[in-house]
Amino acid sequence: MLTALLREVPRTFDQAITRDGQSPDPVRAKAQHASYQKALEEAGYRIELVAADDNHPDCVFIEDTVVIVGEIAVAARPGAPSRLGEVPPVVGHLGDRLPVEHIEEPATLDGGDVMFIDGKLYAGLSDRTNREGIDQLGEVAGRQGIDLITVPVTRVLHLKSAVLPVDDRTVVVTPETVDESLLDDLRIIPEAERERGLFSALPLADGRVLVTDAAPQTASSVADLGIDVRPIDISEILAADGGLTCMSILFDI
Ligand code: CIR
Repeated sequence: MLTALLREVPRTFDQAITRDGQSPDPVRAKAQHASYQKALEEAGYRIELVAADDNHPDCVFIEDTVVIVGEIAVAARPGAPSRLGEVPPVVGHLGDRLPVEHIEEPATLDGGDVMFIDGKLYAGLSDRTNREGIDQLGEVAGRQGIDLITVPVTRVLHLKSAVLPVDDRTVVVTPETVDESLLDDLRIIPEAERERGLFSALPLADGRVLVTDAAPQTASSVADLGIDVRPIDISEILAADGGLTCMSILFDI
């Protein structure tokens, strides 16, 4: 069954880690999270929720804690030490349905650095994900016959801050953040310069693509490809350096 696992917004969300000192508003974030949940429900996902933890201001970014690779749930090891405690409750929620493997110290891996598209896994080498993390992820993928491609990431938090799939062979890329030749034969749409960092996307099972309403020019380049985009306001999530992929783990079991 198509499922979206989400984690509620904590009351302490104003203390989430930010790269530029913004202070996201927890009340508005909760409302935006509710709209996001509704959009997923409308697209046919059954919603499961993990309760918020006020001791972990970033816990709504559930994508960073567990990555499903083929048939295996990989418990990540977030590169921000304050986020390590977010992992066990999410593993606890999934662990009775999938075999779980753990990324082990000194490896770090944030789920926001992992992108699956066109049959391949791409892993961002970033401030949060190190080579050991990518090696351990690659081992789990390789055992299941899935190739992994390492993509060094600069100027942004995660690979999926800068490279966003909008269909099964097209990505929107923030210019000068990754070596685009590593993206093989994916079709690349550049994020509009004046919308830098504001575009995010999440392809849904009903064929539509959720996009941020903060990047209309980039969204219109995506729509020009014949893709059905559905804009949504997640300003407070963007203020905390998050995007549309980071608030859910989608699976079908
Ligand atoms: C952090 O810095 O860890 C959070 N404030 C944002 C994490 C966003 N995660 C994601 O896009 N996968």
